[in-house]
Amino acid sequence: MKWERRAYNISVKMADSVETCRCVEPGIVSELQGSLSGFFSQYGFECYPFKVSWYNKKVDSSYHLAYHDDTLAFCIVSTPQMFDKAFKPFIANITKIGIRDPIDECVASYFKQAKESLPACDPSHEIDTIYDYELHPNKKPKLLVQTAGHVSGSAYYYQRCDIQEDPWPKEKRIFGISMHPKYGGWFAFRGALIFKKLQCPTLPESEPARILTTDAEIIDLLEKLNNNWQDNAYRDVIPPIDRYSEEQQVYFNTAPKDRAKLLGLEKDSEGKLQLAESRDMGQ
Ligand code: B12
Repeated sequence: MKWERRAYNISVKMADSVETCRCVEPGIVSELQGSLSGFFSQYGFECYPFKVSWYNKKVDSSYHLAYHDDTLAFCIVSTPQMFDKAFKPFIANITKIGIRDPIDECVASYFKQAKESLPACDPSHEIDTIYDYELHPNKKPKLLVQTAGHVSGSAYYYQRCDIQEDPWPKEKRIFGISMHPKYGGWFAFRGALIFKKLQCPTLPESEPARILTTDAEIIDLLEKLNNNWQDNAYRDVIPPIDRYSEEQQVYFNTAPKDRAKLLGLEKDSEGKLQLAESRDMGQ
């Protein structure tokens, strides 16, 4: 990458300091996306760029990300292939993993490798990671991944406010759901990588594919999600090109506390997962 010619330094005033950031053209963001995708796609993940301001404009100020408006971030999603391409090899190759859920440990490991895989050509690769499950001390999620997914163009976030006339009582809470154009509801958001020293003021905003257009279609989706998400019917409202395998569904349908056993792992005295004596990875 010819960073020298297509990037310049700027000083950014933060809450209590002045930081030097690099300003880049959209072409550099595409190259960065290419590098990240080159790594992530082998393992069943996808990545989509967005600017912090796009996200902050949508959410309530209590959810704002505390970065400059033009800061570059990538929303990371896992596709149905992640289970075979990333999770199973990860579990097969470890002897001890941390105290988080095995999927979360796996995602953290691939995020770390993705960061390390980037060309070490620019000091602005100072990257903050926010995972989908991370909460602030006040218990609010650190990142509303569905909104991040929408503004990055990865998956349209269908919400009650998308419907002109809805059939539900005003006071009823109706959860929204994001649908991927290729995988319908058979995917998950894993978090975001935030390049805190990199800005792209002119990055063009990409719209997510809005496949459901009528009130009736969106009502059907939200009814399926809110009334019976366990049967997974909501995931198929947009016909997917791939779904979670039988094995993957069994894994995710197992209560988190019983999943380690399914993988042949057990907890040691510090609460860390390790290989059980009788481990059988042929499942
Ligand atoms: C807390 C939580 C729950 C809670 C509450 C659900 C909820 N949606 O609030 C409970 C435990 C019930 C739950 C259950 C489930 N969850 Co849940 N959950 C979350 C979690 C951690 C946070 C959601 C949250 O608190 N939102 C706060 C509210 C206020 O956000 P909001 O309603 O989106 O409001 C914002 C937007 O409207 C935005 N906004 C305003 N105007 C506009 C306009 C536009 C255009 C846009 C884009 C945004 C926007 O501003 C608002 C905030 O100010 C997310 C992960 C995450 N970090 O986001 C997963 C998540 C939503 N859950 C998920 C799933 C899959 C489930 C389950 C199906 C269980 C499962 N298999 O894991 C069930 C479904 C339950 C149901 N009936 O819907 C997925 C959904 C994936 C998808 N395709 O959308 C997520 C994203 C996790 C993930 N890693 O992928 N969940």
